[in-house]
Amino acid sequence: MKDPVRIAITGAAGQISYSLAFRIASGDMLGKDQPVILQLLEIPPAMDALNGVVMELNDCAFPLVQDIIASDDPNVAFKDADFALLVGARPRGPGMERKDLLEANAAIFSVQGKALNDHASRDVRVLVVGNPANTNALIASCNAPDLDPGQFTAMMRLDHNRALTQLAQKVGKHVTDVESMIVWGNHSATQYPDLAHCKVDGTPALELVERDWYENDFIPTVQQRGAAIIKARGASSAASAASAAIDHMRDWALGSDGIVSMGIPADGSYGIEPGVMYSYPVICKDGKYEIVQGLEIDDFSRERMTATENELREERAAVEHLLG
Ligand code: NAX
Repeated sequence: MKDPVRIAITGAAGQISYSLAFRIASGDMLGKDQPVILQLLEIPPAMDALNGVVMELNDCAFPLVQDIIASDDPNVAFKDADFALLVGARPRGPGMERKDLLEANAAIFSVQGKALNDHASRDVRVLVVGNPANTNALIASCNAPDLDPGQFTAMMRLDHNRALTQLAQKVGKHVTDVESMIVWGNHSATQYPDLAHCKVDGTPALELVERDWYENDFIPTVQQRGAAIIKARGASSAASAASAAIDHMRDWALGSDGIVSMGIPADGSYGIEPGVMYSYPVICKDGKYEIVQGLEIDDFSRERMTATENELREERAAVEHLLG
């Protein structure tokens, strides 16, 4: 039996976590042979609800779960954490401007970054799901000076998975036939789902679909998918977001099957200068991710990659004073 790993989840009484915690507990993230200790964080008003979630987790009698810790203190929830999934965030309230939202979340993610810095495993892998995910990840990493910024990532995998399915359905193939999908930039409506390098069963995707469908249907559909789910379901994506978070962490820890999209610290690759958490095409291997280099970027792609970068720089500017 392997030693258990500690997995912290914030916003653990929320709707994403109601799927996420149970799937992690059943071994979907790290495998059916990896025991886990769940360390669940909530805010004080949600502790009763969190206790209910803990009761249900216990009632599942998951063989892999060694312990469950529920707390409203980040210093407790992140203690020795090997993985941290930062799902909890402040939602936009009535009358709240974008800047207010950024600031409210910056306050949360700076505290959590410090707690990770002081208490988590030195090898902790952090995934930020709570929106605005890329900028929240930036704030957390800036407040964790003893950890490598590359240990902080933002979730783009839901966008990536959405793009896979849109294309596969369009060409009448299965998602597993699609390779080298890329979503660049910010987890927002400016993200750029890029088919220029994508292949389906070995054929370039752009030879299989009309340019008009790509530009005027595929790209906006992927960009607006979150809003479409809210319209249809009356609530934002939850089980699909949890599934994407599991895909992201599993691939990071155990290796990816080809290219996946991850929000990571920009390092100058593809002309995106450091200072933002930008989604790049990466390959995960041996517990690490590496940006896929050398892809050709045409004018169409460049314009979209720059637009989403600019939005990230604006978000950064709004919280610059909180970057530690
Ligand atoms: P819910 O509102 O259902 O749950 C959020 C939970 O976080 C609540 O229980 C709340 O009490 C808790 N929370 C708030 N502040 C906290 C803090 N400081 N510490 C610990 N817990 C805290 O939201 P849910 O639907 O679960 O979504 C969570 C976040 O994911 C939202 O910010 C949402 O916008 C974001 N999403 C991000 C996605 C992505 O692809 N990156 C997609 C799905 C989702 O929209």
